[in-house]
Amino acid sequence: MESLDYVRKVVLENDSWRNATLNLIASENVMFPEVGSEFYYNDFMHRYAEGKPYQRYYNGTKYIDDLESKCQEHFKAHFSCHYADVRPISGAIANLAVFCGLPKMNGKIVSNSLPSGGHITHNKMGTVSKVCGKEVHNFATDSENPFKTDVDGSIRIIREVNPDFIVFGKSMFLHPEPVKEIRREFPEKTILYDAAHVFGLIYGGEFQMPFDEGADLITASTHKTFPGPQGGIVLMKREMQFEKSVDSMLFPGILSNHHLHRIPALLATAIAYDTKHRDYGKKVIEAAQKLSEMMAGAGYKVCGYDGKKYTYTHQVVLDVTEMGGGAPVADKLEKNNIIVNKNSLPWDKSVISPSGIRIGVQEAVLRGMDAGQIFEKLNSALKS
Ligand code: DSN
Repeated sequence: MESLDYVRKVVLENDSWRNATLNLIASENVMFPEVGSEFYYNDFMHRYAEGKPYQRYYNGTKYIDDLESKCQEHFKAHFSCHYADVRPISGAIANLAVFCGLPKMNGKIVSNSLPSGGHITHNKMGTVSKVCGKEVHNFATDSENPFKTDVDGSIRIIREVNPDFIVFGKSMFLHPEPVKEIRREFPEKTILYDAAHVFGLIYGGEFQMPFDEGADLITASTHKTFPGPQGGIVLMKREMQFEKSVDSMLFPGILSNHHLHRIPALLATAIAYDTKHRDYGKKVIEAAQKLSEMMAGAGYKVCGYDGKKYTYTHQVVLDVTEMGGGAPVADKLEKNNIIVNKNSLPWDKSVISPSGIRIGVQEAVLRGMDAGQIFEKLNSALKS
């Protein structure tokens, strides 16, 4: 039987190890220092508040009612949109509610494929198909730069498939999505933009603005480039006929407890971003772009170059085939206290032996590092 001391020791060891490592996982972050423990570890973590603020199925919710409603209003005002729900406990849960809540017509959707960087929830083996029963079709990719979407090819696919809705957004995310171009061609289609990876860049006004370009809904996680507590969010641009079905899919459809202690930390992160950290998104993108150039200059195979840049986000993707492949390179980096993930590249035949690694600079930047410092550490570990 394990003791409390054992649990304590593991937690402390992990804390001290992860604090000493350079974390370059693109889907993670730590919270702004002034938000962390003060706004996250609180009594709300022991409570329930089913339902909407001021219309709960529990008593004892007067403080969370106020906070949650202000948090929703904050995001609505920030994105000039009609609807914000901060109850999803992850981006995947936000996607599930939207995928199952949107109108059902012919039961098909179009999204990014896994090899081109699409997320698992948008694909055949994930929620959109397994739980919501949609037949998944994928956008066409650019033949010269398969990290990018081929707009004309995708227009043809959308015309042929006539999907219930279109899903933008990726996990391996280097370039803006062609939201404008697809909206121009399909004025009536419902467009969902999954901003999980780039939510902090969009929040900071440094990446494409999906609502301005024609998206109807945004889903996101609140803990990647947006350095908040782990959780999700759903935003809708304007009043829509499917609002009620998405809303009731969230609760009572999926959620009971929505992990209340996230909410003050989420609002505090947004306030800290708006006040002390306005340039965070800009710094993140600049660091990723500089790092990609330094890596290419040092002879590494950096993916995604479009004639101008390798990346427009927080991510840098390397093809490490000649160094043994993604898994051994990621393991070697971990031995050198640098954490990245192995990643399939669009041309890989199997996900079992991916030939790439995916790097995200958002946490390193938040902790005060610049591109040069990240490059020095990565380069020396890769050369070791
Ligand atoms: N699939 C995870 C990633 O991009 O790392 C996030 O859900």
